[in-house]
Amino acid sequence: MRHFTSVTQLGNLAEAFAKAFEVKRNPYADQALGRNKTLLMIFFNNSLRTRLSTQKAAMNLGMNVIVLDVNQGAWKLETERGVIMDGDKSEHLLEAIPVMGSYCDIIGVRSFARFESKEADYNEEILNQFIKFSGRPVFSMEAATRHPLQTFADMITIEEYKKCQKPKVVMTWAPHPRALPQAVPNSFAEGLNLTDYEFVITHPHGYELAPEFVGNARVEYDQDKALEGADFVYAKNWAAYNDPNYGKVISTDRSWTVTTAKMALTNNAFFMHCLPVRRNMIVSDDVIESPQSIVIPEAANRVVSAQTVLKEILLSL
Ligand code: AN0
Ligand code: CP
Repeated sequence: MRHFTSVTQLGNLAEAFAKAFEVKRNPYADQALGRNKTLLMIFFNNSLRTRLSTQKAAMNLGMNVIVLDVNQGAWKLETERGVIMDGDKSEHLLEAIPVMGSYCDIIGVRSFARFESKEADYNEEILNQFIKFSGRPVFSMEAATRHPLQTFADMITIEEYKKCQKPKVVMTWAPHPRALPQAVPNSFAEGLNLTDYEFVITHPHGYELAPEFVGNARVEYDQDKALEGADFVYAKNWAAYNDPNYGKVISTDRSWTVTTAKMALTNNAFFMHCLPVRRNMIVSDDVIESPQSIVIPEAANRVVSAQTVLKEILLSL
């Protein structure tokens, strides 16, 4: 594996899970692999889990880690070519990227959708410039359209908790006051489409995701109906994808909040969320605190997904 930007690059899924469970069982087995190798993590957006879990994964592999928060302490970066740089941006990404590449062996990038242009977001303009100009393997720590390390951790978690071969997994939209990217739901749908689980997506009208991510999922507009018999409930908010509402909040309908009454419709489902989560918008206190909530082990598996992917990249250097 050179670059990692989508769960579709994991290859054979059973083998990827086996590698992940081996990493989880024996996290320090590959301490020598990362010796004298440097990971550079670049954040254009905030992070708690990705920052800490990816750093821990790299440390488990014996790597050195450098973290840069672009918006705190670095020069303001211009990202468009052809701009006369007479404003507040002191440096262009086209110089910054190869310079950053010269200081490390592997680069992780977090760069969310900006919601200024659907085309720019869905062409992954920032992530792809890192791939093109850094000269290094690049992996996504959530880019504009996908969050593959999250999805891989989610899938590992479902593998661990599922009680039948083909569980019913329901991804439900839930309300949120601010516009959030589609990266997490896109990526989760992309991952679930690689499995033979029953996969249902439920959301209000107007919140349809891009068809290439929905794939073979069943889309059900009635949340209660979707939740019937679910083994896993995966809650997430996202902003509208379809024009003319791209990047907009078109509903904050709190009847979509995942409550105990909603969970009662399921097959005693496990509750999942990638975090950070807004309580009593996305999910009620009692659901997220219930024994069926697996958000903490899900977050803990972020070390496992990151370490499994970093190991593959190190092996390919
Ligand atoms: C981000 C999102 O929804 O994509 C990150 C989630 C991992 N969430 C927020 O910005 C609150
Ligand atoms: N789930 C996740 O990626 O969290 P952070 O935004 O805190 O990294």
